[in-house]
Amino acid sequence: MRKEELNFTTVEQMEADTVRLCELADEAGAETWQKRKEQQQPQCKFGEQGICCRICSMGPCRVTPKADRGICGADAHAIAGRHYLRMAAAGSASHSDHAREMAHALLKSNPDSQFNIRDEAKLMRIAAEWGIESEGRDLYDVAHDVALHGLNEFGKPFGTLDCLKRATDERQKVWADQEIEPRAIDREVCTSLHMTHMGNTADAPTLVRQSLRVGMADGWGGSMIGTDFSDILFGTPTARATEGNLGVLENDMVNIVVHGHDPAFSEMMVLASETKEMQDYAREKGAKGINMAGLCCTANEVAMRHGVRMVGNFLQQENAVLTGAIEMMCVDVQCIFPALGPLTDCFHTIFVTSSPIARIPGSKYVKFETETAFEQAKTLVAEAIDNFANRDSKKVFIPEHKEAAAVGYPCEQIILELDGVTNSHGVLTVNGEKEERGSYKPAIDAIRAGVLRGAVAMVGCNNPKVRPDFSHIDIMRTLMEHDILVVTTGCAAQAAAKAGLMSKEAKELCGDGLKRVCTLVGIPPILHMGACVDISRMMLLATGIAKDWDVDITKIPVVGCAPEWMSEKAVAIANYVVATGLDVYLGIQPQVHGSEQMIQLITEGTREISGAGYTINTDPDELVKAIIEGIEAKRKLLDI
Ligand code: NFS
Ligand code: SF4
Repeated sequence: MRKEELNFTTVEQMEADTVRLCELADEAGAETWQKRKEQQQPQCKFGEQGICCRICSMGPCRVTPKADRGICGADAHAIAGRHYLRMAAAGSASHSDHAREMAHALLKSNPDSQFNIRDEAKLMRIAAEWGIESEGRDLYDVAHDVALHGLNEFGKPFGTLDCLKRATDERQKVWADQEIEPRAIDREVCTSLHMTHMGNTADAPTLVRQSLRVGMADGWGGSMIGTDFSDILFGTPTARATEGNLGVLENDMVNIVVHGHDPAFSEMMVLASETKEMQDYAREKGAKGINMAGLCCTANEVAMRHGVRMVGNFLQQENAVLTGAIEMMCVDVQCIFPALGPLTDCFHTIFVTSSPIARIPGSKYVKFETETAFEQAKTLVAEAIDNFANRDSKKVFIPEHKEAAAVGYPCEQIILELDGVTNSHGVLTVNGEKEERGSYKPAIDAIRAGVLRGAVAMVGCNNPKVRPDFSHIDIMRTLMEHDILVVTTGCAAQAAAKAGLMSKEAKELCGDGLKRVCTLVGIPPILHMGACVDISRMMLLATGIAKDWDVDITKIPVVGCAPEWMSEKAVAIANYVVATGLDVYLGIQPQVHGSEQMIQLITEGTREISGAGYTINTDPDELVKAIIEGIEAKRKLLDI
């Protein structure tokens, strides 16, 4: 296929669908984020700049031209710095608490339930890494010990996190020297809250240093454990085909959407919907079958493990309901709009919350328990099927747009794909020498030869401060043209899927080098690595490249980019990516720019600690230009 023949969905087409859905919202008497955003204007400047403090009840205190300190004497730098650290701590807490749920599920795993061991090799690898005896022992005894060891990482009174040992020696030394090695996960979160309590740390550099540390407790702690345990329980993802965008909803099927982050609940929903019993029941009720679809990071989890199609990302959650075609929306935790309560009231959609962590008015609450999960899921699926009869066809509008996507590229899959390829004299050839197998060397050789210029980890959310998905897609397309490979997670991944960039045909949009790599290796130019907790996979990918290349991680031409980020989790992530030694390019201003010192610290100051920092630019064209320049500068330093 030639480039001109590709007919991928454009952002403008996606926006036209949104406009139509918003009109339907008006007709249905429903409210959307677009309306609420309008009502919020103008947004508070003090909050935006991070210089309003309400940490104690002497406040709120705001920094103004006539008052440069709060009542206690905290200045703009202390106030903005404390907020920033609190955001990082909340983000780290969220990912890590999700991981804790996974650990508890692993602790309850047994061969006769749906929570059994699906990746024994990974379990054994981690058992060996953590010094847990497995020889001659029952698989589930080992699994339970691994779960307990993981749980201990949250609260151990002494030492630092075990996963740090996966990093390069150079990184481990930097972290130790700079005193940013995270101790127990919960301790870093707790210490961050303590440090930011009234009357504690007022020194911005110290607050930024702790932000790196609490971020590390996420990336090299909670998220890493969460990802590993999910793989053990539900299988390490493998490459598979799926589709993305609202067009994956079906007119003649029971549409059930799973939304959130914790894969335990959504896995059970998917497995329940696949049973013959439920399929038969759906047909009995006049539907052609059950169509499971995912939203946000839950979508990534079930797409990578089951090929479940992705209905959209963060700012599309209301659009999905507005199609009028969803029988049930089941959510677990994080990134769920409370607006879904009143919104689903305007339609026949049943809105189900499942976690005590995310109770939302207007939802039906079904407390999800590991022991009864599968039965609970079956009951919910049956209820969704019963609700099919209540769909009002006059209210249904399913936009037609959807695109094919190849998903499921964790590190293991990337290595597998590379195993068939090696590089001789700067040219990628198929079926390489034996010693190249099981490493990133073919990719490194391609980077050294300049066939690939480098790689970018594209991550993060949507944010109404910019055109939803535009920055993601615009930046990814430019990177592809410049022979820069993209790995992606979270809502950035769904943006790529919706725009067709995750399809294998998208290689036609790439520069010659990247196109050749995609053709030879048989991969799309945008590699889907999973949900946001799976950015821990990206840290291991970058570590693997640095190890196989034998250069410091700060030197490899690999960077991170979050052009539309919004959540506190993103702040935790950005901090651990920087702590890991990778530069991060942000398309949304962190809420600290009321303090020049804070801006200096996060863009430049951290470079003295970890060798990396932020570049912030809200213009996507300028941001991608900076990324390419950053990658080329790293290449120059390596003399390649
Ligand atoms: Ni990440 Fe996933 Fe999306 Fe942002 Fe929310 S779904 S954990 S936080 S909005 S990428
Ligand atoms: Fe005001 Fe200080 Fe209290 Fe913050 S901690 S609200 S600046 S008095």
